[in-house]
Amino acid sequence: MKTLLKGGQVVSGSGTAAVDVLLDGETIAAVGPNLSADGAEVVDCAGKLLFPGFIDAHTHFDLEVAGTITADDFITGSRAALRGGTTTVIDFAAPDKGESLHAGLRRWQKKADGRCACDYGFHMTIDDWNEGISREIGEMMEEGIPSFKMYMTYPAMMLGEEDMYFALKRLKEAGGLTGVHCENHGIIDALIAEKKAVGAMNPSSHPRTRPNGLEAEAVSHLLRLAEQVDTPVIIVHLSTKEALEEVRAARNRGQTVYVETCPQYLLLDDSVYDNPDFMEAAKYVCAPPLRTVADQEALWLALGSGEIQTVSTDHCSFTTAQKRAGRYDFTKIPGGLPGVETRGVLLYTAGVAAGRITVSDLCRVLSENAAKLYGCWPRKGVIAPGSDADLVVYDPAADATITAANQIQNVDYNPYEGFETKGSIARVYLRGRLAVNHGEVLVGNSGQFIHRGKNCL
Ligand code: DUC
Ligand code: ZN
Repeated sequence: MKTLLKGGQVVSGSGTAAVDVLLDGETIAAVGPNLSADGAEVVDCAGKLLFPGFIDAHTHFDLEVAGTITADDFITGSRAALRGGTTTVIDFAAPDKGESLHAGLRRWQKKADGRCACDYGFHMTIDDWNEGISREIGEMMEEGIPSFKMYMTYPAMMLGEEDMYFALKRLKEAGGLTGVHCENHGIIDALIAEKKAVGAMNPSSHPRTRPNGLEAEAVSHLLRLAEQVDTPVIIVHLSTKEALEEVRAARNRGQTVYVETCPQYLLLDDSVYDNPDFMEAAKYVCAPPLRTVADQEALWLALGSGEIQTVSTDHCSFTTAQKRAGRYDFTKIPGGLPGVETRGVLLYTAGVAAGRITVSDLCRVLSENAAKLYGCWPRKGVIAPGSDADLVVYDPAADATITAANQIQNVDYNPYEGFETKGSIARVYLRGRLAVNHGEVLVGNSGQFIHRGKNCL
């Protein structure tokens, strides 16, 4: 089957070009001016922007958190992703402590295989360290899982100093890329104990027990560790201007540090936690918490300057009924926000249309850089001959409004309710097939596991 996308602006990380794109089967056959092809379906893309399919490298589908399971599994989450222009998700496989990486991987394969509408891969969580896991790192790389995650908080998943040091050394040797959740666990616990002691248990205590400085401290701590090991790392969901300063300091020392942030840290702020209506505040509980407007501005500047490489969602959705578990104790509110369906339109609107970043910046942070970092470039992340025919046709003139009522992610609220978007996603192609047409998802669970290689950013 051939499709010829005519008359659009093709966006890459280095510019835009008024060229046509020919899709043939699952791949892109040609990109150039005035293309024609016998028998191809011709789609008029005049006035539209053509992006490589977006990659969301930070989702949590079908994950157990705080005694409950995320509202979105791979079926609902991946459909929502596609609808939002995301043609590949990379989710976090999470073995239990004491379990082998292979056992964790098998569980995640069972959750995802044959149940995913878009293409997918896994990062592997390292929440324990022993000889067996050290051996398995190489095996994971061979399985097409070259990226790993470590936590500096959450007792069920965090690693101690020594284990983290040896894990980073082993990951460096294997050529894996390590993402780290940076928060200072000990002091967060101390601040929570202080809030408990005075009975301050509503959601307004959530951001106050996870202040900016503690993210910066953890980032600094990790980066000194990475310096000792002499290995690159990626800071996931970086949320504060102070943590950004620590990244700059490490880069000035000569270290390679990559940074991911998320739409919620760019568009939402911590004033929501002071809403006296419990649910209106609880909806926004996530870790790290939402920050200040000054933090948002620092993150936008860093996106524009290229200091932040990717924007993924940390999609970890819970319904309001699930959030209610923390009615009398904010620490029991399951943490996480839905976002996989709205990342593209939010970033286009608040970034490109607002003049903060260019369309090429957008292409890099939503697609190209993730493809390079996570080892699926140039199969993904670029509109070029030979690449998978994953494309987003964006209509900058089709303004819309985000509401829970018209979303398909499996959750009964939207953190951006009422947000007016500049433009919207007209079409999404997944490996050559029209997967979404004006919001209607047309494919079933046709996503494929993507075997990835090493970071080439
Ligand atoms: N933060 C969240 O809010 N939810 C899931 C995991 C995480 O790091
Ligand atoms: Zn996460």
